Amino acid sequence: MGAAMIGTKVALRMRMSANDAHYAGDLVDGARMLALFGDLATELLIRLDGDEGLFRAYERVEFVAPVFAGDFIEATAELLTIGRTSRQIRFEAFKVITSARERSADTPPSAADVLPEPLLVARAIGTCVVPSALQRKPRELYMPGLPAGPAPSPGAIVTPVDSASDREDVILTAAIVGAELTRAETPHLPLTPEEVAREAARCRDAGAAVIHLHVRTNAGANTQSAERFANVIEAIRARCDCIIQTSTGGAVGMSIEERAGPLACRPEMATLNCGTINFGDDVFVNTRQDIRKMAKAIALAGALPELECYEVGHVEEALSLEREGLIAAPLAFQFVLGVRGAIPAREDTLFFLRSLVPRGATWGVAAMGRAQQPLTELAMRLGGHARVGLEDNIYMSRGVLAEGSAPLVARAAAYARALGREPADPERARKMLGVAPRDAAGAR
Ligand code: KMH
Ligand code: ZN
Repeated sequence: MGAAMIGTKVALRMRMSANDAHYAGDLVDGARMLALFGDLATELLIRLDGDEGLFRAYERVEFVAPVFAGDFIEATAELLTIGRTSRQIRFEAFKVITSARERSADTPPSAADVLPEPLLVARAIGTCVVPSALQRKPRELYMPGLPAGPAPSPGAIVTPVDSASDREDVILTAAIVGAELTRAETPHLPLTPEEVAREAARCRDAGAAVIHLHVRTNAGANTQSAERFANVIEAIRARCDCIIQTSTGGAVGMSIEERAGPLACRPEMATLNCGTINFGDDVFVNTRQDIRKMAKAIALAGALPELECYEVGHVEEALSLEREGLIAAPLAFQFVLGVRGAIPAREDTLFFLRSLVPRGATWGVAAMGRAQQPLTELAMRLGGHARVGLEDNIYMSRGVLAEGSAPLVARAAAYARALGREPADPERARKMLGVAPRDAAGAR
């Protein structure tokens, strides 16, 4: 639950007084900025843990511009990461008002100016610690009125979302089956067409617009058989109207021809894996020739390709497919973060990947394991979309299995709403993605 607070910002504004001026010329010493940062860190820790915590270390401190008595300083702290007991925080202090008394001999000593732009005066990254025994749970105890879901804390500023996509609906994808998961790991993995369809419908009710679909035999073996996909798709269609996105990734070791099997069902969407990666201890092979073959097969099936990018270079590969005319704008990117052997699920990697997305494209995050909640929530704060579900993560919280993918979708939907973004229904998602609507029978 705490991870939902990553990206939370708190702020304070303070006038520097004559008491703060330590050096000649009314200069305020840098330690004063650090005292502000300390207070901000304390507020963040109280909001997160219900405890003031301890400041352990600064990794970086920079004093960028001088501060004088009479200046108004606005300082912010943003929660970057949460460890078991450690919390990493980014601090910034800006001067927003400054004394004007030095301006000329006849300027009155009480004259002051609002700066046209806030001026950065200091910044730092610091780490605080709250010992496990002092972390108070549940948060409602010390954050009264906070909804049970991961809403931003009252009074806290949440990282601003991109203005272009501000308030745009969130497309939630549910990855409900996967290829790597077994019943031994979770009894909630659906296998039969009926089980998969029931789970798809639950996810739709919880806020999902897209079902990312792998299929299995009743015994749990992976298959890309068009017949099995057709059976499962028919069962899903009988229960809900989600966009069905068939996997063309299948399972590691399958040939590219085998992986293309579900395209015979003419799905509305299909994944297009944009490069080879180490996939845990296996290799998930997507040669440049394979990618092009699959892109053509997806186009022939009339499906919208979702561009699965597991590494930075995969984004460029997708863009070259567009240049070659194999896929067309608007592109739909999915950043798959945290596969062992590929790009890690971290705030900075997501920021970088997002910077590569061309204007007009959509993007989302599918993050593995424990990173699923914090990284999909960050994606939603940044204006992106999110994929959750058992394929990528089987836990609701440490040691607590999710009872299917629907609870994970419901949690993501609650978070989206708390940000002021509605989970798109399938029809809205079709419009946003540019997926051609299907008729009642599922044909297109
Ligand atoms: N099972 C992975 C090897 C996709 O669905 O397109 C590939 C995968 C990607 O799941
Ligand atoms: Zn998949």
